[in-house]
Amino acid sequence: PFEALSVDTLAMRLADVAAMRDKLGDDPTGWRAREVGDGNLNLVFIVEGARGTVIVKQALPYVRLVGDSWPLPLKRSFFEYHALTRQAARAPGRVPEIFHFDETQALIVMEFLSPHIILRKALIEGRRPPHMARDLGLFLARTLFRGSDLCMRAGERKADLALFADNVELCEITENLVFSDPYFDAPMNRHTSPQLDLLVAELRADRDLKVEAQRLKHRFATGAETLVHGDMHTGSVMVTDDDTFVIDPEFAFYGPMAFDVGMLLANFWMAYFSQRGHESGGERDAMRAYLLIVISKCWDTFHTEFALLWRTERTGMLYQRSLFEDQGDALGAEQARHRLMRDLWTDMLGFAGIEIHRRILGLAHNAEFEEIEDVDMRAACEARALKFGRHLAVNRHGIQSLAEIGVLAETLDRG
Ligand code: SR1
Ligand code: MG
Repeated sequence: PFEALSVDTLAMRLADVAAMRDKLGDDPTGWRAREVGDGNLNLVFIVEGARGTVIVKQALPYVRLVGDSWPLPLKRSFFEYHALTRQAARAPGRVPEIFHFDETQALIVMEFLSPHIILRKALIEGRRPPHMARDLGLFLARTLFRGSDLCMRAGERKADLALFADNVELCEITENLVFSDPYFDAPMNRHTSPQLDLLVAELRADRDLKVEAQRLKHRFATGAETLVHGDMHTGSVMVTDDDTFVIDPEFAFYGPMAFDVGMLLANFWMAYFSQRGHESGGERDAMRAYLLIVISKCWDTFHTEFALLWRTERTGMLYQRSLFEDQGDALGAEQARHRLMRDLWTDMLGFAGIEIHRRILGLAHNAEFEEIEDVDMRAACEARALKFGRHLAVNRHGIQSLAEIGVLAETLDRG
């Protein structure tokens, strides 16, 4: 039966796992474990041995952030494992290597990334990793395109759709926490109060916003286009100046292509709006400029790579070549791609707006806002982000470019 690991029991419990011995050395009494999980759900151990270091990640049968009053199935580890194997094939070199998976114990032994740090932490510290935006744009295009009917054989795609369809409880977390709870007085919500009370009341009375949030929830729940990461925020990315890894795909399921893209860009926009709370001279001006460039570069890279894959790897049952290129109608395929990218763009903006709201109004908040000590400053940063998020969600069909919303972000940020 399942039993949670501890720093004291880990070495003996995993002593017979060949991958552990292989990576750490043959003497488990010399293995040293530290628990470093700072996410909302799981245990994460760094285990060092004479030969090397690994990560052991174990799901708990409840939500760590809340406690055992909120049970959550262990099978999320199974979905994380299967998502990692697919992402590794579709975007090589961008996810940690898996050394061992134990379904009963809901644990994955994987590559220890060093000296990588969590991207959210890097951004709070004012670091500006130079390749991350491009790496993430490529990761998104490759995983989202290659997991879809644009590329996969229909039978294989449908088998994966069925496999991931059982990730019900984690989807339910997103359906409630992201798309609904922020827009009413849900029990687990919290926000910076009383400074934001008026704005929060306005948003919860905003009919257009609530309708858009529900339309986006409808897209999320029914738009089974591709295998999405499902929790693609800056806490799910690890970086150095030269390297980028995407971790933690336990929320993976077949959903809308734009969901991961929107969530990631939302977290960059939140990093942008949090900068006033982390001021230190001209450095933060450079950081703001960097973040707007990151957003553009990430989207542009995604867009360009997606177009390349469309032209070179479109072997699935959608937009078949036999209808277009094989008939000498390459322009028809391009027209179809433009239409698809237009839908993706408007979905992306909507998902981004809603993600911003839930990180300020819902249960799960972001450190870049939470760590602003001056509560009035924090509320001011959050208020700007909330207004920006509302604009994205409600006006997304009319928004033409990132430059246009970059100007809005700058205007709001200047107060
Ligand atoms: C109860 S889980 C809260 C959040 O943590 C995860 O990382 C997801 O973002 C989820 O919405
Ligand atoms: Mg996570």
